[in-house]
Order: sequence, then C-alpha cells, then structure tokens
Amino acid sequence: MAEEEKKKSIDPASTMLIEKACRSEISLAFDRARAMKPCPIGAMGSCCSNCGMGPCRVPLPKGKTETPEEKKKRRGICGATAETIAARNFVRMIAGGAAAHSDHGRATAELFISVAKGEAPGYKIKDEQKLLQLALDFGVEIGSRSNQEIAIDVGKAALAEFGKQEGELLFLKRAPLKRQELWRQKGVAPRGIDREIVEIMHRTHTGVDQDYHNLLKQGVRTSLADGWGGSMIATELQDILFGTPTPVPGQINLGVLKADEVNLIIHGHEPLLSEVIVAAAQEPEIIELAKSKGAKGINLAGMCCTANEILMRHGVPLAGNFLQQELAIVTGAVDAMVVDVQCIMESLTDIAQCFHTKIITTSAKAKIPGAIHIEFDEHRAMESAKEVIKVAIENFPNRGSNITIPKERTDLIAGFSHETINYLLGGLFRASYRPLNDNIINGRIRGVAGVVGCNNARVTHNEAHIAMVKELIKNDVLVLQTGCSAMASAMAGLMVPEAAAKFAGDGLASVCEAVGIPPVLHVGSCVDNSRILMAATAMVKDGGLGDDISDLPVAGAAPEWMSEKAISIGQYFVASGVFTVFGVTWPTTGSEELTNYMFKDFEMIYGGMWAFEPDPIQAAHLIIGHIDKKRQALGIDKARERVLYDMAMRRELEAV
Ligand code: BF8
Repeated sequence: MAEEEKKKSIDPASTMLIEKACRSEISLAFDRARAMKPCPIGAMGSCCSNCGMGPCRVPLPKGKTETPEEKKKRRGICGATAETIAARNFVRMIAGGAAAHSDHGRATAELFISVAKGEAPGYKIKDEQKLLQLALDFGVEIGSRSNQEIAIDVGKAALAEFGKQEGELLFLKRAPLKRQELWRQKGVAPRGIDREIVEIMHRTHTGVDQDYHNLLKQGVRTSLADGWGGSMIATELQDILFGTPTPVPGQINLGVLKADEVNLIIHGHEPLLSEVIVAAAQEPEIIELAKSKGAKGINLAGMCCTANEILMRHGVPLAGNFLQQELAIVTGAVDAMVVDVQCIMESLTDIAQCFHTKIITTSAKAKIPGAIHIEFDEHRAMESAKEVIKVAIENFPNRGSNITIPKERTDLIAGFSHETINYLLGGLFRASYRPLNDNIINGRIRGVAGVVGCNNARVTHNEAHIAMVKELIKNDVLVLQTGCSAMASAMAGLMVPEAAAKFAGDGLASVCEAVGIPPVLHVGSCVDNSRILMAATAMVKDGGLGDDISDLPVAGAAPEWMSEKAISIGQYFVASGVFTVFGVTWPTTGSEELTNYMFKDFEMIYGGMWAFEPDPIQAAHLIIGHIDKKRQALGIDKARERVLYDMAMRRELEAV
C-alpha cells in the first residue's frame, strides 16, 4: 500500500476501501482534495464575490509585514477593507449554518403540529413529561387540557419563533441569568430566527454594514438564534416525538453492513423519515418481501447525523461519518442509500453508477441528478418509508460480485442526553449535576470539553478527533461529543465504559468506574449541541462553579470542521461563554485585526473566544490550559493538586 494512501484515513476499514476505489479509478473526496488545492485568497477570507464588480481579492502581502499605507490600499472596488470582507464572509457562513440547523428545526415543528392535530399517522408523542416541560418554557397553559391540545400550542409557539419580529427567543430564558443579562446588554439577544439570518444577508450586501465589529455582532446574534433557537427547537421537539435518548448499545463502522441482508443506508440529518423507516423495516410484509428476493432480512445502517439520531433512539448501527459516505458505496454491498438534507456529497450518484446502489432523495429542498426521488410526505409517512425500503429490496438481487465488506465494527454506548447525564450522575432518587460539580471541585475531573464537528478531506480522516479526545481524557477532562466527531471516537473504542481504565487519567477513570459511564459521552447529532448548552447551564445552576457558563472549567473544539454549520456552532459556544478551538484552517486569517478581535477581544466581551490550532495535541493543551485558568479563578486549582486517590476516596465515590 502506498504511504500516501495511509494518510487519507487512520481507519483501517476506510483505508481498505480507499485502495479499492483507487484500483477501480473511482474518484473520492480524498483524491479531489489532493488534485485541487484550496484557493489561498478565499481560504483566508480575502475574496469578496458579493457583487458584479468583483470578485475582489485583497490578500495579505506574501512574507512581509504590512505597512499602514499598504493596509489602507488593500480594498475592494467599492472600498471595502480586508476587515470588512473577511467579516462579511465569516458572518455569511454563520447565516448558512444557522439556516441549515433552523430549517431542520422548522421541519420538525411543522411535523410536530401535524402529529398533535392527528394528521400524521405513523407518529405519536412519546415523551409527555418533556412536552409539559416545554409548555412551561413557552408559557402554554397546561391546566386540565389534553396533551393533544397542549402539543398543538407548543408546536405553534415553536414555529412562531422562526418568524418572530420583536422581543427575544423564548429559550434564552433557559440560560444562566448572568448570561441573559450580558446578551441583552451587548444587544445580541436574538429576536426571530429567520429575521437574524435575513439581516446577515442584508448587512453583507454591497454598501451596507462596513464596521466589522457591528458585522460580528450580528453574527453572534444569529449564531445564538441557532444554538438557543433553531437547533434547540429541533432537539426538544424530536425528543418529545421520538423519545428522549437514554443509554443504548450500538456498533459503528462499515463492518456493520451484511453480506446476506438488504443493506439500506439512511444518510442526512432530519430523523423525520428515518424514524418511520426503522418501524417500516420491521413490518412482516416487508421482511417477507426481502426474503422472497433471497435476502435473510433488512439491515438498516446510518450515516452522518441521521445515524446519530436513529442510533440514540433505536440502537440502529452507524455505517460511518462524513468521509465514509462514498466508501459505503464502494463496498458494493449497499442496495440503496436514502438521503434527506445536508452533508450529502454530489459524487454519490456517480460512484453508485460503478455499482448497483440506488441513491434516493426524499426532500423537495435537496435533489441530486441521477438519483431516484421519492418525496417524503409526513401525512403518509409509512407509505413513503415502505416505498424507499422496497427500492432497496428490489435491488438486492442486482448486487454484483465486487463486494468488500470490511470486518471492522466497534461497540459503543450512545444516548447521553442532558437528562440522562443528570439521572446517571444523580442516582436513582435525585437527578442532579451535583456529583459532576463535586468531582470537578475536588479535582478528580479537571473539566469538561465538547469536541464536535465534521471530517475534512484536507486532513487525515478521524486522526485529529481521536488524538485530541485521547489527550483530553488522559488529562482527566470529561469529553462530550456530537456529530461526526462522536463517530470518530466511537470507531476508536472510546465510547465504552472500559475505555476509562484504558485511556483516562486516574481521576476521571475513578469517576467513570463509579458511575459506570465511558470517559467520552455520545450526546447526539449536530443540532444536539444544544444539549451541551443545557448541560453547561445545569452545571452553573447546581452551584459551586461560578454563576455563568464563562466561569466553568469547560471548552469546545471542532478539530476537523468543514461545514458552515460548524462555524455557527462554534460562534454560539463562544457567545455563550465557551473557549472554542478549531483545527484545519481558519477563515479570517486575511485580516489580522479581525482575527485578533475574535481570538482576544471576544473574551472581554463574551467571556468566551475563538482559537485556531491545527495540531490536535497542542489544541488539547490549549483547552487544558484554559480549564486550569478557570479552575484557578474559581479557587479550586489547589484541590486538584491534593488529589491522592486512596481507598477511602474510592469508597466514598462508589457511595455516590
Ligand atoms: O451536522 S458533523 S460533516 S454530518 S456538519 Fe455534516 Fe459536519 Fe458531520 Fe452532522 Ni454536523
């Protein structure tokens, strides 16, 4: 095997399939990333294509420090400075990311209302307790009303958040009081979700907002409308409809595909259709049909965030993360891949032509040339789901002989929702974050890091995620994960309780062993980063660690990010008071002034700031350094130095 091939992924299953694709001259994202270097001017945020006079390029002069005169001359045709151009580009990324998450939230709210009205057979409300909680949050009357009546009003209140013109988003009230006050004082408390996104598009139009501070302020406001708005609405309503996740065993990697069953991969983000596909695949008539075609059964497997959604609630195995979608088809064993929205590569239909795989699109918002389109209709969800499964079943006999199913599949435990963490830590009688806070205060747990985000074909698949997470847990940092990052750690065996003894530092390992949890917790999909906000808020509210999220010894990271959604997530972490480190590339390096503002001044304004560090070990140490700084400010740094882990302490822990 060529050395160059190895560097595309650290996962053996992926590497094997990359080699297979190479032998068959199939082009993958890894190959295209090598063939096409990123545009250096665009990569630093110094290219403006917002009007027909451009694109204007205002790159930093190569290899020398810019004089003030030179800086003055670095302008687009309209006069826009490098600062304005980079800030415009950056906040447009936030708008794109927030729009994606929020449109997902809107689709969930629309389905929710249909279910509440009894117009969407195949769905029902599963978590009634959470419905009532949300009714309280939204000020919906409970009294003696039926759950159906309450649900209609909750759904309407959620949907109204998108088009709201005045006031502020209802979920902001969930944040610590000090944080809410700060948002109001800085003028970044979001109004309606759609309004903030539209306002970014307006302000970044030629000749509107020309002050990068003001542009970023709107970026912050819009990102908060994602994290504490659209994403949180998606998570909460999905929990009510499909159930709030609880710990569930699962398996991950392309080895979950089966040689003798119909393999149907569910890829994308919105679990609205995939939830019903899971149910439809268990119908006797469907299983019989599969058997009549010579298959032993139907094997569902997930990809990208849809995978996380159906794993958490049903234990459906994960085929893999973002950079494995093409590889799944290269196995030759996928009879159909059904997709909805986001992170779906346009190359899939091309690669599918080399095999028998059918690609099925289901959203009116996302069609792909060469795919079969079966539009998902929530009013006849079961029929839509059966139609999709039947395409896969009918295609099973067409499987060729060029089949390569890797043997790799790793066990994991998922389903650590904010509520589950609360319950597991607090024990049977009183759900609480108290034991987590206590163990942070006594130093067994040094702090908490949210490690999230994508894969990026510009760097070795999964390498940075796994290296960073291992370094963090080795240093007693409890790690919460979502998205493709969670899947990378799961593939490396970090999401089982046994990983604590093997990879975690003594302090973290002792807590994990006492509670019976892995040192790396799978919290869900990318919209479920809102669960991390809730977990951080719960830590503040439980006391002893300051009175705002920015006081906590916590940090965030996206070591292999690529999506605009990741930028929006990072920005709402920062604006919520969290120090956040990104890897791979940083999209504003074309303006040192703007970058310094986000990397330094933001801390004074929001208590959280950005950092960029492509080396995952060094990035982990930036996080650890930040955690230690917060521990010192809280006066709990000494406690950590005294920790000796004698038998009495271990017994005390076990009694928790
Ligand atoms: O929404 S982590 S590659 S799949 S964008 Fe996409 Fe990134 Fe994966 Fe989940 Ni999130």
